[in-house]
Amino acid sequence: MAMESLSEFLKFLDSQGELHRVKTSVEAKLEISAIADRVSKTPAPHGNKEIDKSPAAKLGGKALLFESVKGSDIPVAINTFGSYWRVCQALGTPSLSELAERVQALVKPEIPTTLLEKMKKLPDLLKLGSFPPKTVRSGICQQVILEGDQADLTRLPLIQCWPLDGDLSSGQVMDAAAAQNVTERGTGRYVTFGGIHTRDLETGDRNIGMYRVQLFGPRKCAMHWHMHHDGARHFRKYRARNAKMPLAIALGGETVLPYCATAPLPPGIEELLFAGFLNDGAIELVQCRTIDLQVPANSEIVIEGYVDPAEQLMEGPFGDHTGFYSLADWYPAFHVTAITHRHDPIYPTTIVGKPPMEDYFLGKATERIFLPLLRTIVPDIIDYSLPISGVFHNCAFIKIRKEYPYHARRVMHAIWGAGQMSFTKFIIVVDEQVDVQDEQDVLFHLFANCDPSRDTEIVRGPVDILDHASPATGVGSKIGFDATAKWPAEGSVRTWPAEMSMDTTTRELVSRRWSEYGF
Ligand SMILES: Cc1cc2nc3c(=O)[nH]c(=O)nc-3n(C[C@H](O)[C@H](O)[C@H](O)COP(=O)(O)O)c2cc1C
Ligand SMILES: [Mn+2]
Repeated sequence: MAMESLSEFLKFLDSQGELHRVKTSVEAKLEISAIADRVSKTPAPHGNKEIDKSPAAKLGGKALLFESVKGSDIPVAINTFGSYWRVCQALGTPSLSELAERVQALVKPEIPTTLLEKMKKLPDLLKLGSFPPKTVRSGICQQVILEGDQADLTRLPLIQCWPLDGDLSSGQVMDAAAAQNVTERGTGRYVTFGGIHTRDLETGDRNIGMYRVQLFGPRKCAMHWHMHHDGARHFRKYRARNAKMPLAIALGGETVLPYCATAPLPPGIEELLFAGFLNDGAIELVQCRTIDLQVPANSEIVIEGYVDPAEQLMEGPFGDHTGFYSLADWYPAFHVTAITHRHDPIYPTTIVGKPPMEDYFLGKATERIFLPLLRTIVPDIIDYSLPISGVFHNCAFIKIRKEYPYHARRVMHAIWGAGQMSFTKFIIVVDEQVDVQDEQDVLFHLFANCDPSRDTEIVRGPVDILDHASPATGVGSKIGFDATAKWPAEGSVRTWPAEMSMDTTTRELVSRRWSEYGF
């Protein structure tokens, strides 16, 4: 079972030897980040049942709880989702593949043949629809209410992740002239693990996205949502009417929530519904105190406020999950109207940077859970992997069973049209016998099977906002490599050689006789 709150999750992790408490006093600026970075690159306590063949699959260290952070009374939790095992516990599943099977059952219900099978499937089929969020009158997240001047973000232990974060004089800026002239500079401190709650002005749809939030002052922040994400889409509607958009940042809550905030659900599919499905029970919501929004009742801390369409701030730079700084640029201002929290709250945060980091495991959860959903759009995909070196949007390995000439290219184009997968900069398509979870195996077939001028497909389109190599922000090119065995109809192709492997009889013979050889 997934758990109801962050505090409960930390207690559970502690009981399983998965939590390290740091009692000595630490700085919120850089020190926590440097420790978390180092820990996330060490082996994780529990093994995992995942199919990932990357050496990173075994890493992640322990979750960390910093009990004494300078400048704040609130402890900081980090790396709580930073291993396969911990992500699975948070999502209440023994393995991501088993969770993917539950999703598969939802999206493509196989026609049950017997009554017994029908009965067995029914509960799962009903679940996605049967756990919409539920409004409750009170919640732990409002045990303490700080409104107006009492609400002071500087008293929360917001961390600075990397040395140049928020430093406009570092040269890490989109437009040097604009950066020089800004009157209001942000700090290096960010909210990094919050669920950003907004509502669609027209449809009323609720959205939760995980977007970083830069601290500017006690009640002022900058909202870094990418233009392709739902928070930004909601905001554009408010801006068109020149209206202020209510927004709440919820920290903690049901353990499925942070993951759901990162999940690439299509616009209009509410994260809260998906969370109810993963949680096996409705997420309870309470009404905010100062804005017309609802937030998870079991949150540790909630920051309420509004985004002002009339005000932009120079947000960034920020050390990002690409391993590079994302450059400072204009983003909207968020004004805080209240901070509410439970008694003795814990502040959750994360850092991103060169993988593996905590977000690697969140991304891998998405890779597995969304395979059944991706298949509804591109049924040709047998399996896929987002390799660690591609930091998710940069690269995808795709496995197909080739059925006609240029099949691989059709799959590439389908992916370049599929939600957030459309940002994939490098796609490598391989045949069925290749293990897409094994980077070596994929690269071997890429290098061996491609004639670069014949087997590549280059297209132009929207790219990830964080891609720094593209000629303009969010606009660039993408390449697909057809690393499948080529067919005569696919251009100038000579007799394609068979890939070598030992015959089964001999392999079995050798296995049987292995000890006789004196090994
Ligand atoms: C740790 C972490 C930090 C993230 N930071 C941001 C961010 O600052 N801005 C952003 O637009 N997306 C960010 N993302 C990605 C979004 O959370 C993700 O794409 C999500 O699906 C967006 O949801 P939406 O489509 O409902 O907007 C982050 C993801 C993770 C795991
Ligand atoms: Mn969304």
